[in-house]
Amino acid sequence: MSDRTYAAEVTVGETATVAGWVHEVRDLGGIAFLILRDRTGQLQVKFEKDEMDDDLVEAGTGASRESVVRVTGLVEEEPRAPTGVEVVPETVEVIAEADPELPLDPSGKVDAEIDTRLNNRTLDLRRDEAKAIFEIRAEVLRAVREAFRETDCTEITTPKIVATGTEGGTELFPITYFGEEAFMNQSPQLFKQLIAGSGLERVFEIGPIFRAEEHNTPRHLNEATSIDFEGAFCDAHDAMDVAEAVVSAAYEAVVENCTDQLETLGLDEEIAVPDGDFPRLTYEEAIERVNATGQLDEQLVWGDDLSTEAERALGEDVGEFYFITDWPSEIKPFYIKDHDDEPDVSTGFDLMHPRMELVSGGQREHRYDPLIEGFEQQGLDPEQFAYYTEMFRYGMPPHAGFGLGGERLVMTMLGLENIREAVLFPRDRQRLSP
Ligand code: AMO
Repeated sequence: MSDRTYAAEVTVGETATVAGWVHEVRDLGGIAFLILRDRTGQLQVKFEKDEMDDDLVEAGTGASRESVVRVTGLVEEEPRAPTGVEVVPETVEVIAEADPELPLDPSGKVDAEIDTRLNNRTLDLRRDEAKAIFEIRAEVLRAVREAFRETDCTEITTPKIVATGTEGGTELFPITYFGEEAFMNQSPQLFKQLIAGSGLERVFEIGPIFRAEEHNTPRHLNEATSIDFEGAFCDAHDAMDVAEAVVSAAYEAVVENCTDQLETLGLDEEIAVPDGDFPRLTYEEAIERVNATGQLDEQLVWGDDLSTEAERALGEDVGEFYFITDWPSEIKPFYIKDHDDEPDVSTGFDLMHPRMELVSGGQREHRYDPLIEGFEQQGLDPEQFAYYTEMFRYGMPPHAGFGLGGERLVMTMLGLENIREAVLFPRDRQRLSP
């Protein structure tokens, strides 16, 4: 198939072989058009019935929508064609005929429910809008990788089959590992810390995390993509600087390199690159601001987590990306370090988009004894985590890091209503296949 030319790359006056899907056939009587679609766009193929061989006309105009065809013909200028050119076919080959009963309409003229779209993802991704989201997602991941490399990070991958959880015992998917109980990992947390304490010092990982939460919301997945950072000799503010740089780099790259995709999504004027200097509110300031909005039925007090309503009220009030720092120690995990002079206040932070939380992070407890105490305070048996805690006896530097939700980054950037739009094959409570 090496002689194939993309629809957007044909040259007037030359014979081209194009291959793709039958987007539409328009039969006007004496003349008919087949609109062929490939990853670069659409191309008109013209059939003048009186002047062409009947079999050729039949092959081109009789093909059902979404059939795969290969067409060879001369490319001519035609100002009335959607792209200003058309192909006058010499041969038409129907490579794979599509069932005329399509479960959804890839031309996008008929809307489909999200479930129908996800059940038929291959067809759904033939729509320009759905395809654009994943091209943008790929650009986000590329830009994120580059931004981490620019801050001297090494890319790592850590095990997804593990012996213990880190983010709270109720959210684990158990599996059987050679007869032993094991789990799908909720976060690379402990591994990335172990590596920050190794000779690699500054690391990042982009990989799946598994959360057995029984949530069924537009912003939760049971398998998500986590963009993780961990750096030795970093404190929480250093980690926040990295989070700011990574998120800003993703926006910058999409605005610069995805103009067509943004136009397809109607977002070319909408997306502003953040200035990379996000306000840092302490938790105390944040709850005061939420309470001052008057939008909550009950006032927040120290120790309360921020509900979805509280996040929304604060997001509207701040109106841009912002950090919430210095969370109460009691609502942050055991690995987050508390302030030395204020043990009730942690170094934990979240990065918020006005719509929702994107990042959690903090400085880590790197001292052996307080670490063990932290496990015990959270009702965890430190013995089970010996593979982790032992390494803190052999020279663990102060370190900090964060986890950034990849799908939430794409979802909020593109204003998607449902996080499932940002995953090819989402895993949620109802969805284990495809
Ligand atoms: P946390 O559990 O807050 O922190 O996760 C970090 C970020 O990952 C995203 N995220 C999710 N996205 C979709 N569906 C989910 N179920 C889901 N769960 C999490 C969010 C969230 O902000 N170990 C810490 C990170 C760290 O301290 O480095 C952690 O996992 O965007």
